[in-house]
Amino acid sequence: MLPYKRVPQRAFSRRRSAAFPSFSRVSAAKMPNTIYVLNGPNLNLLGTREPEIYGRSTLADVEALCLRTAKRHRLAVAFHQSNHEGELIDWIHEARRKKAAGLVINLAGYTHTSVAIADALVTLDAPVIEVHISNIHAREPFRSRSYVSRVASGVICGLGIDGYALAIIGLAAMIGAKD
Ligand code: DHK
Repeated sequence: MLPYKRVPQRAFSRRRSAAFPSFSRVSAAKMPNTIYVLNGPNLNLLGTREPEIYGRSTLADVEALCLRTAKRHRLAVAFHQSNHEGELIDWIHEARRKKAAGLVINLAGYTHTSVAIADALVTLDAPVIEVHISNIHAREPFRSRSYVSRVASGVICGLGIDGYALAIIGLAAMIGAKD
């Protein structure tokens, strides 16, 4: 088992605790064996959108892959996709409230722009793995900047949709899930 080490949160967490002192009083149902898999804008078009970059697999294929992989580690999956920043933030808050075991996130275009989603990710006590289907570092320069990477425990890119399965395997190892 890999030791799970939370990445240092630097200024993010200091600001967070000052701004939201009452967050720890929120009571929530436990969901310790569930991994959230969140997908950002345009990923609903997987399979038909720029297949030369993102491949021919659909989002339903990604979901099936995640469910199969998680099941092998006796983990459940909450799988979501949205084209809206606020909805993605709400699911991150839900993952926090329900004490999710971990979170896999492909924020798509919001990777490169969203401070608000990065702020939400910092509120999680569980490990976060960032996934990209394409190799964002071999594309346009603006794709190399990720607001997610600095708050993620790990980053996988350029391995197609297999990156999601690898992220779940990595999370399972971090949290000591059975296989
Ligand atoms: C998906 C997107 O939609 C892009 O905006 C990102 C990412 C890359 C991917 O490779 O999965 O830049």
